[in-house]
Amino acid sequence: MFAELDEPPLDPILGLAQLLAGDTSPDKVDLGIGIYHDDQGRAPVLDCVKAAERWLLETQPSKRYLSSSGNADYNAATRALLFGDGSDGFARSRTIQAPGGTGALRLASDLLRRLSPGGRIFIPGPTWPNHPAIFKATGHELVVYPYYDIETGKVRFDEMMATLGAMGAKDTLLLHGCCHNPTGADLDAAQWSAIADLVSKTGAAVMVDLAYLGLGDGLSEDAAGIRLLAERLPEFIVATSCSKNFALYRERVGALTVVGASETNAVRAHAHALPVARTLWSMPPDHGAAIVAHVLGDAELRRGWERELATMRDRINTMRNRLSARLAGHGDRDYGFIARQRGMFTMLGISPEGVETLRREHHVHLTSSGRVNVAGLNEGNVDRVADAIAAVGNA
Ligand code: PLP
Ligand code: TYF
Repeated sequence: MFAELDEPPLDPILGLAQLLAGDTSPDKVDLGIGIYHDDQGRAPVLDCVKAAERWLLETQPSKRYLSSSGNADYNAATRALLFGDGSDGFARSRTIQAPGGTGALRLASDLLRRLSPGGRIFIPGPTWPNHPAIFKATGHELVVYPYYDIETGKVRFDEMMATLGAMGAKDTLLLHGCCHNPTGADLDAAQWSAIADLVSKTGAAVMVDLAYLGLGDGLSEDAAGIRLLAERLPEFIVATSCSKNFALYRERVGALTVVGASETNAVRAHAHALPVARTLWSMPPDHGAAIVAHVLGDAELRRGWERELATMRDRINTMRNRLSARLAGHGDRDYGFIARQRGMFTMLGISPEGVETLRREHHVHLTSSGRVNVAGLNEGNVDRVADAIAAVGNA
């Protein structure tokens, strides 16, 4: 069974770790995988997380099984973050804890396959490479809708809407809630509204992937899209992740939230998702979600988290401005889009060969798609990186 196997392809993002490890230059810069680094180039555990871990170590009475739904406090806190405590969206939603945003997406994909067999999933071009992989693994047919114009750095909204006009009632539209990966180009309020109108007409389902809440403009600002959907649509689903906004990457903290036309409908949808989760992982890992529940439930730790999150967000946006301004001094291309976009990523429009040159000659590591993790930039490397990008881009 194993003897005839070929070497499988590397993951386009995770595979970069080997190239990075093989680069012996002391000046190497990691702008590949989406991990936030501070100004010293470190990816530390947040202070609020450390405090909650100490609390958990001292007070956890048991490690007996919880349930397939996970930590109830974490689930309620997730809904409150998404829609606001006591809001209508909060009342008519229910959450299942999942192993990371990836687990939440896989659960959603399995659930959609059961509830809407034969439906297609419309995904943005480009999107996070794991999206098509997850949805294909569950047997979905995919349609890529135009999303990003690499020349202008803007959303190709008219073309997007034209393609989405072909959605039927069994189809599902995947949207990024904020901080689009890999482009950094997000939808504005008018565009979210036009999409809500369109899906109301077509009857298609909506699935929002919200993996970067709080890392764009702020916690409630980044939830504006899903809050608009909650006002306008009877139902939709949201996959969330605490990998980035709590820096809990390896702890695998995520959730799937279902919004129904009524609380009863949400409870019913949640009940149908539970047996699906049982076939996937039975119960989600506890540690990370227990930490998040404690941080969000403790007024002082929560304030601390919001401060640490704001520090990450502000540093990313400062680096966007710095990179954009430094590149403006080189050549004809308008790099203003880098400063206008949000989240960790931007696409430079560099060819795979250019990316290779950046890596070999400048020790700057990006994905071969030309995606830059802006959160890997800092005061010590941003000018050098900008100059290297300009040299390669203008070659
Ligand atoms: N969705 C998007 C767009 C992402 O970039 C990521 C990656 O971090 C995820 C979902 C899932 O992340 P995780 O499974 O690590 O929580
Ligand atoms: O896009 C990124 O870099 C992050 C991390 O299979 C990631 O979302 C990348 C690839 C992958 C899992 C996580």
